[in-house]
Amino acid sequence: MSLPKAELHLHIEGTLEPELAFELAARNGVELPYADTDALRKAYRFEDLQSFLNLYYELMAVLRTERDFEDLANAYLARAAAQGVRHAEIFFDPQAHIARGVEMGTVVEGLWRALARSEDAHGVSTQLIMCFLRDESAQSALETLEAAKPYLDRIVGVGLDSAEVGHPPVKFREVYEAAAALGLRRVAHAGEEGPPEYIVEALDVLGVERIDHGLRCMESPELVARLVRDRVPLTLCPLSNVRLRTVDVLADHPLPAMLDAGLLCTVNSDDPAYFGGYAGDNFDSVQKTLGLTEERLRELARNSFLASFLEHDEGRRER
Ligand code: ES4
Ligand code: ZN
Repeated sequence: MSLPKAELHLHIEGTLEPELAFELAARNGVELPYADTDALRKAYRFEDLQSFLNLYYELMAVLRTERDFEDLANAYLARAAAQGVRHAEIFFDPQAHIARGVEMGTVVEGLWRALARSEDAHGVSTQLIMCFLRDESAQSALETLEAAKPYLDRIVGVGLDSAEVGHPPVKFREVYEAAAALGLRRVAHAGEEGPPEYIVEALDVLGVERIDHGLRCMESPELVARLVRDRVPLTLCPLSNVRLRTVDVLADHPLPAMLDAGLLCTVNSDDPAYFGGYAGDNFDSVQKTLGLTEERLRELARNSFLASFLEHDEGRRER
């Protein structure tokens, strides 16, 4: 699917394909506990979010140098461009790297080497969103924001990801207040595995502009009405939901009902190397399996620019 679109929910570490993982492992002398790429791919059977996160964090061991992060981002941008992505707002998880002795500067500068030439090389404009790991402490998030201060000209906003249940948004009130004071945009994962109350809290306590996933809003008609009224964008990831068993099968995905309800939905890839497809593949899958009309698909593509952090004029030009 090459409909021009913006990708708003994409973890750069989740774009690490098995082939690149082995290449980087060899380059860095890191031993992976898998014989080859086939053996690794066979491990991509997930029960839930946590079982995926375990592998996601394990494979990051191969990312060590600026060049590794540059190669990772370049590979993603080339694939995204081939699927019609014109703008990408890219999450990264600095705490997962700092914990392994890889500094914030290595991560940001490495990614930046690829992002700085992305418009010329791939025709994709980019922005970086730094995520806090919600299963780490609030103090650790504050320290991460502090460590990012020399790089804030390269970071458009902050997000919240990793294991959701038991780690409500309110835990990160202080760091989101600090981020807002620094002029950073705010988003958060909420309502992926966690309850609708986490979505409400992300809006009311963290002041987020978009909800990442937000699927479980459908359990609360009152919340749906609020999200519709306030035009709060939801960054849905249909193939991710199937692989992480948030929905049983793609045919059961609530996307059509969400669009019918008037929610501002976007379709994104989350961790495409792990979940079976990039942005265009997600569009293709929902078109085929959910029978979305051409008009609905165009609405989704238009929403992706509307919900982006691009200046509005730019968004309009993209449409
Ligand atoms: C993630 Cl699918 C998903 N959910 C929460 N945190 C994440 N980090 C990377 N992928
Ligand atoms: Zn995500």
